[in-house]
Amino acid sequence: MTDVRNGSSQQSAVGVQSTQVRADARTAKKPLGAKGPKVLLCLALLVAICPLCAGETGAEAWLRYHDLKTSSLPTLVAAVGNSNVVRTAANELIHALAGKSKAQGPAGQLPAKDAFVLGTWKDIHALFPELPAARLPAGDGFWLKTVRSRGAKYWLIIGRTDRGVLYATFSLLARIGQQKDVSTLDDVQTPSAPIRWVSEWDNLDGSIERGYAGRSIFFDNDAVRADLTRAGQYARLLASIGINGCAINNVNASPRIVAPEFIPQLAHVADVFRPWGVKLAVSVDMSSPMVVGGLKTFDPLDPQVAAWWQHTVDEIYRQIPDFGGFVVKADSEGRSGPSQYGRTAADAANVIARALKPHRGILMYRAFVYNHHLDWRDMKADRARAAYDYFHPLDGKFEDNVVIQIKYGPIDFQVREPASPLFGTMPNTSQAIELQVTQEYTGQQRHLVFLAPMWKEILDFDMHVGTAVVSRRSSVVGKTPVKDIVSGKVWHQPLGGFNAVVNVGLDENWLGHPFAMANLYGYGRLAWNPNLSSEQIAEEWIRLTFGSSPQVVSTISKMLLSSWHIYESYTGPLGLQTLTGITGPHYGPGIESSERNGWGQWHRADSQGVGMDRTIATGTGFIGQYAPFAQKIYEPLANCPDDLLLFIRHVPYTHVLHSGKTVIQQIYDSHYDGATQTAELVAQWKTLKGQIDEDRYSATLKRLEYQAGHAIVWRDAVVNWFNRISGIPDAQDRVGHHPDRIEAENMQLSGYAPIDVTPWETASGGKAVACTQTECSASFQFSGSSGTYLVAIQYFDQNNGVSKYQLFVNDKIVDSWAADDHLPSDKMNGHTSTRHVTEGVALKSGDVVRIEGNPDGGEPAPLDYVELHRI
Ligand code: GCW
Repeated sequence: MTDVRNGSSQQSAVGVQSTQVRADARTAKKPLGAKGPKVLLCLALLVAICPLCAGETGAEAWLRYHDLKTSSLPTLVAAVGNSNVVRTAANELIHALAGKSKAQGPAGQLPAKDAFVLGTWKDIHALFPELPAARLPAGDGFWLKTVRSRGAKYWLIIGRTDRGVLYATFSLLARIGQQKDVSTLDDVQTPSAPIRWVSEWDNLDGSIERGYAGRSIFFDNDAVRADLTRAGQYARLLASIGINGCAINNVNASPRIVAPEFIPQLAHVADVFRPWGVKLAVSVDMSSPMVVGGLKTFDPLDPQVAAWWQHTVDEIYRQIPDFGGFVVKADSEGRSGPSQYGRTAADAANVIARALKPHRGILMYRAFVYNHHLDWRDMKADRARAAYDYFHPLDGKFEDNVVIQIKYGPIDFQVREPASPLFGTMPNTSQAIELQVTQEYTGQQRHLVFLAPMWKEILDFDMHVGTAVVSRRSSVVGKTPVKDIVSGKVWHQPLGGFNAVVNVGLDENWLGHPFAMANLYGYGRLAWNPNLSSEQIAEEWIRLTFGSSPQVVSTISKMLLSSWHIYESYTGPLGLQTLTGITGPHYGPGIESSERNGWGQWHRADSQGVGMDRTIATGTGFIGQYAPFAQKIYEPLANCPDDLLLFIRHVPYTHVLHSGKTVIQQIYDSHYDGATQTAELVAQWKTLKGQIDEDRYSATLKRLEYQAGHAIVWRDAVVNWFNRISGIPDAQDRVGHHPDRIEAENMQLSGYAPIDVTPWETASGGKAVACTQTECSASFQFSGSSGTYLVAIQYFDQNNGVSKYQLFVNDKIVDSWAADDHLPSDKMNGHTSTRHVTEGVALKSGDVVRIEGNPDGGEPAPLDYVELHRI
């Protein structure tokens, strides 16, 4: 048989190969599987390995298949059985290893030559009866096994289900992609939990709630897109990390999603998911029986309502037989829900779950239920209590195809929260953890934040319910980390697992920031195996995404693994939560926005102290929702970890932390350190120039440079705010002192007028200047020592115009730029404050530095300050 790698052309290689396959079939002494399952033979042709590719969009994510070392691998791919998913797996292998392929089958038996052989256990076992059944993987698990048989070597790719075959294939390819030896394999893997889903918060009009990478890949113009190519590509990415379900629409669901005219459209999405083993799911609104069904009620206990759900679900399954199920957000943030009829979440969940049950569908009911009109003045009111207060009493009352989907922390995807206490208190209910890949509160994919380390802390947190709770099925002893609770292991639940909000968009690289895909990758890997370390996940992702050069791996690992702490340190240390504009886009600083309103994300900072008292002794009692042992970690001040202190206690600013610093000094230091470390991320990335393709190198650099500027905005806003409210100076005298800074309002202004910025802490000195004419200028005379300077110009880039700016030194133009970023506000504030840096500007004393601004639309070419740094 010709080795196609040496074939002179594709044409001749194919010809030789097909002849040889027939010859093999005739001459094999004892054909394998002659009476066995159908075997599909495929031919793999290798293509030239991609060099350091000139430019990459990131669209391929971790499935680039560059630099694969394949010389010792077989060139034949044999898919056993009739499954489409197995065929997808075979094609993926061919695509990865060869680039081009030609199907040769179906043939009657296995080739008598080295080959990859893919199939489910049933089919493979028929061909290789010597394989021990004891190794059979569970659930969607797989077995990768090399065997020698009748003079040939086979790389067996076995799943218990056809999905398992696909996961095995991707796992094998990931190993090859990471340049690991795959010449001998014997690896059984079983996913941690049956539910490994993602959710997309896409609206039917094509917009995405909390999406930061373009419009929906599923919907446009109140319909499913005609072209679902991207949706299919997304399913491939999901399958490659073991994800088996995707809920494609916003949990703030349009009832129309289950309208009769919409279901056939959903079927199109299911069609492109199916080859990848990804089940389609949708989010539904509780009021659908009224809004879509025309009933007078959506009371879950009304028989007509139950009949409507049954009829609707039956219709969905008639058109989409492998439909996954529903996600429900009810009685939350203004959504309709069972409370309108005095019914419980169990009543609501069960009426839908019963309709799904005959079809084996799952109902994910979100525990994100809280009152967003809490009384701020009530010191006992606490949003963090809500999930437990609503759901704990309902334990054991749900149908067994209901899964309670619990956000990792008790508030809302903040940069740091303790694990939700609800995880430890529903022994008779299946649970799933809800994570957020889309970085709503963690920099919206403009800031680099690798979230796997944060998720690991939650998943590894021991709820200490081992001996405290006895379920109706069994008692539990030993460790009870969140990961074992949600996987159903602790209380032997039939279901359970993971759901993450991802919100990919039409941007070519799916999530905007080239590094953001590390979070999707990390999510999938942790849902598959929550015992993996963040370090391992980071390394896998880097090798597959950027290559295996040691410098690339070590530099990017360092960047990824430090990034969460860095972000936390300048946006919400000590358990303050993300100090962002709560009532706005959840992006830049907005420290007071969380206070004096009903949303309950309070930090309660006043002139004396800061933090929410959630203790049992004096606070809201939230800590009492944990098991006694976990209470002991948090309740005594002497034990309470520094990084959650202000989530749990209200303390004076002078309170001394375990670290030995006062709270206020830690707030200051943490923000200065965070901004410095963010600048270091830029420097670290720059060491990789020439080792990463130019497109992804410069796209990443641009985001990191922006982040470094925005970290300064965050730093200054938070330290100034706490300095003003506490009245306590920074021991290092940094706060409010900017010797290199010239405020725009203090410059010589022509056409520009000073303006108060709201909130005040988001502009230097609380003020900026806005241009009231078609062209304005702000200038100052340089009085420092002569030299070359870096000129940083801080301005506001609103999303309601593209102002233009020019920088002059003594009437000579030095630089120009447009405020054309898409930051999430049409006002001057912490969301829009950004900087333009001009390097290498020669200045001598007496020079006049001038900035000219041309407003556009509603954006008045605003300026905050200029900073000069001698290089
Ligand atoms: O984090 C908040 C978001 C809302 C979201 C809600 C939820 C879809 O700000 O945009 O609504 O959580 O999780 O339901």
